[in-house]
Amino acid sequence: SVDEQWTKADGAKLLKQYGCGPIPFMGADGLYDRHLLFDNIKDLAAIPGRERYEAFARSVRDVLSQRWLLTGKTYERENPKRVYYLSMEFLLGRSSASNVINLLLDPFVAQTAKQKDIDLLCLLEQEPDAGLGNGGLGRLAACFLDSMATLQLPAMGYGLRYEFGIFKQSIEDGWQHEQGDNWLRHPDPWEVARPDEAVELKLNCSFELQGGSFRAVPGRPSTLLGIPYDRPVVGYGGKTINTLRLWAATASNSFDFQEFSSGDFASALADTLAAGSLTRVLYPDDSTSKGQGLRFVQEYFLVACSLADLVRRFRKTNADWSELADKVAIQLNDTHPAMAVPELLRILLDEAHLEWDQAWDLTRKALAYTNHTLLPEALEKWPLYWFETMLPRHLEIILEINRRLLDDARDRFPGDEKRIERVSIVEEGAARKIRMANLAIVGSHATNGVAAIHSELLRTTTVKELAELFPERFNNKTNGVTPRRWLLLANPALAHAITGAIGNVWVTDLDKLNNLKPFAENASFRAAFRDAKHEAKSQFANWLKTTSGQVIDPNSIFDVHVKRIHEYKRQLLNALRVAVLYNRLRENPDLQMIPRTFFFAGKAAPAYRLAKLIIKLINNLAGTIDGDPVVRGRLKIVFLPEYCVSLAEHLIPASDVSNQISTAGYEASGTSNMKFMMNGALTIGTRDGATIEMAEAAGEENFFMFGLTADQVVSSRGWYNPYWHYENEPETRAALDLIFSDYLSRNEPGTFAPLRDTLLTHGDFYMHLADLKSYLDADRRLVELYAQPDDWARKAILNIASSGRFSSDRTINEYAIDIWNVKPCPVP
Ligand code: B1H
Repeated sequence: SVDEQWTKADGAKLLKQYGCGPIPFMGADGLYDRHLLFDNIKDLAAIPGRERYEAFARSVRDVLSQRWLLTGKTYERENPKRVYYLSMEFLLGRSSASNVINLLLDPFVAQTAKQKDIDLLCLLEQEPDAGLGNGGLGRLAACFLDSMATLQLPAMGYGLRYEFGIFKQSIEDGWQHEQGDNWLRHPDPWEVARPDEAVELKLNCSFELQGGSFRAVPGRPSTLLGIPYDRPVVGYGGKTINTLRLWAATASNSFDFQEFSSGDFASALADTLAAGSLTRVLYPDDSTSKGQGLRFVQEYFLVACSLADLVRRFRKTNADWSELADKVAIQLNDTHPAMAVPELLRILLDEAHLEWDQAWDLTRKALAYTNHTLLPEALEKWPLYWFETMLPRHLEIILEINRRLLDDARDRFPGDEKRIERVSIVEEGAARKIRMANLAIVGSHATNGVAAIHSELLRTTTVKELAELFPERFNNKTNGVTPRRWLLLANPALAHAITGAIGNVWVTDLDKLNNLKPFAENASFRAAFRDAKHEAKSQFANWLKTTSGQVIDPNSIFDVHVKRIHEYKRQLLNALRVAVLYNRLRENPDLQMIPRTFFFAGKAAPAYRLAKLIIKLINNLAGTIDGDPVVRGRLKIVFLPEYCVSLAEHLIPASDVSNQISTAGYEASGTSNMKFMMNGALTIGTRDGATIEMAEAAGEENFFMFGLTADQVVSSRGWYNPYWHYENEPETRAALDLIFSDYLSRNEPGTFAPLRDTLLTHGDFYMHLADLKSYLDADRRLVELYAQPDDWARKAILNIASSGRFSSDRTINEYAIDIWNVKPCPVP
C-alpha cells in the first residue's frame, strides 16, 4: 500500500469492505465536513485545529464502525476460543495515523488533504498520546493488540481508563518536574462509552478520601461500578477490528441510599468521589512495586470487571462451564492482574457451584502468566491483612491453594523445608505477605519470560524451586514490536526504499526482510538507505527546531539512549562515556573527531531520587559542553524532555546509534532495541535481554557488543571493587573527577555527591566502572566504521534484513500456538 496511487475504484472497494456504502469521506456532504459542521455548529472557518482533528478522527471511525460491529458479530456466531489480554498498562500513543494506515486509507487521506489544503501532519499532532503505561511493558501490550488484530485472532484487551496517564515531564534548571497528564480534557473520538454493559462489584468494605489519601473502611459493604470504554483495534488491511476495553470506576447509583435519605447528601456524594478516584491516575513506577493500597484496589478492580465481563460473554454462547478453558485464554501481563487466579476460582466455586477440583483445573487451563522482570523491588507482595479486610473470600481461596501446593511439595520433596518456604505463596514473617508471582505460576498452565536469557534466569534462579515442581509450565516468548507503527508509519522514507527493493510483503511478514540481505552489496540500495536516513535526520532536526527552538546538526552522528531512567539501564555509564570524550577534546583541542550528537530522553519515577539526579547530571554536562568553545560543533548532548510514544516515532527513524547498555542480567528484554534495529541504527550494547538474540540474528560482526556477561556479573560480585578502576584507569578517573569536582555544578556545589556514593563508596552495584573501558573501546570501533559510509550502510542494511524475527506478529503467533491454542477467526 505504501506506493499505490489511490484510485476511485480502490476507494469504492474499500468502503464497500468496511460496509459504509457510498458515503463520501470529504466534500460538502462527506463525513468530515458533516462532523465539522454538525458536531460543532459553528462557522466552518472559525473551527479551531483541535475540533478539526476530532471531526477527522470521527470520520475515520465512521468508516470502520460497521466493520467493527461485524467483527463482534462474527465472533459471536463462530464462537471460537478467545484471547483476553489483561494489563494494567496499554501505552497506545496516538491512534489516528495508525488506524488510517492499517485501514489502507493513507493514500486516500493524503490525496484528499492535498486537494482540500489541509495540513495533515499538523492535524494529527492535535491528538494527545494515550500514555496509559510506563514504558516497555505497556508499549508491548499495545504492539500485541496490533498483531492480534492483524493475525485475525479473536482477541480483546482489558485495562483501566486512567483519567491521568503517565505524568508530563519538563526540565527546569536541569531537574525533572512532573505535571499531571490530563489527556481526556477534550472528548476522545476513539473511545465509545458502554454504560449499558457496566459491571457491578460488591465489596466488603467502602472507600474514603481523607486528606488526599485513599483509605479502605472495613465492615461497611459497598458497590462499585465499572463502566467500559471501548477502543477499536484495527488489524492491518482492515479485515479484523478488535476491541480494547478500558474500565472507569464510579460509585453505583444505588449506593448509600440510607445516608442520602437521612439527609447527609454531602457525604453520600463524597463516596462517589472516592470511587471515581480509583481509576484517576496511573502509578508512575517502572520496574518497581510501591505497595500502595490504592494500587491494590486498582488491580482488583481490573480483574473483577474483566472476568465478570468475559464470563458473562462466555455464558451467552456456552451452556456448560466445563468448556470454559476451551473457549477462553487469559494472559496476565506480569503479576499486576494476578488476582485473576482467586477471582476466577471464586466465580467457579461460588457462582457456578463447581467442585474445587474442576474449578481449579479450569482456572489453571484458562490462565497464563508473563514475567517481565527479575528485579526484587519489582516483585509484587501484598500484605495478607489487606486481603483480610478487603477481600476475605479471596484470601480463603489463596490459603486453600497454598495448603494443597505445600502438601504436594512435601510429598515430592520430603524433609526439604527450605524448599517449602521458597515455593510458598505466603511469605512468613512479622507481616505476612502474598507473593503474587508464586500465585500466578501455581494458578496458571504457562509461565513465560520475554527473552531467552531472561526466561532462563527466571527458571534457574528467581523461582528455581517452583520451576522444579512444574517444569513443563516454563517457556520463553521473546518480545517483538509492530512493524506497522515502528517502520511503515514512523519511517516512510525507509519503508518506501525497502518496498522498492523487495515489495511490500514485509508489512505483514517481517521475515521477508531477509530478502534485503543481497541488497547490502547493491550500491544504489545503499544510497537509497543513506538518503532515507538523511531525510529522517533532517526531518527530526526541523521538528526539534520548530517545537523547541533547539538547533542540531543532521550531519553529526545521532547517538541515542532513550528509555525510563533507571540505575540498571545505566544512563550514567553513557554520561561517563561522553565525559571521557569531552576530556579528550579538552586535553587535545586539535583532535580529529566526527561531529556527534548524544540524545538522551526518559522519565524518572517521581520518587526515585538518584534517577532524577542522573537527569540533572546529563543536563549539566550538556550545558557545560555547550558553553565550551573548544568542543563546539564536535560534541553536543541533547536531553529531550517528555519522552513518549510520539517522540520515539520521530527520533528512532533518525538514529544512527542505539545504546542498549544495561548491566547484563537486568534488562528482561528491551523492545526499543528492536525498533532501532528495524530502522537501520547500529547497536552498541551489552549482552543482555533480547539484544543478545538480535546480535545472533545479525551476526556479532554487525553489532558493537561489549562488557561483562550476566555470568561474569554474578561471579565478580564477591570481589568487584570500583576504586580499582578509579585508581588504575586515568580516563575513568578524569571523567569521575569532572563530576565530583563540581566542574559541572559550579553554582550548586555538592549536587552530585550522591553519585560518588553510588559509584565508589557503596560499591557500584550496577558495575558502571567495570564496563566503561570496554564501552569506550566499542565506541572507538563504531566511530571508525562511521568514517567508512559504505561499510556503515552495509552493516545497517544487514541489521534491517535480520530484524524480521522481532516483529510482534512472530511473538503473538508463538503465544497463540504454544500457550493459548487459539486460531484466527476471519471476518467475512
Ligand atoms: C518491565 C516492568 C514493570 N518489566 C512494574 N517490569 C511496574 C514492573 O507499575 N509497575 O509496578 C511497571 C512495569 N516493566 C519491562 O517489560 C522490562 O524492564 C523490559 O526489559 C521489557 O522489554 C518490557 C516488556 O517485556
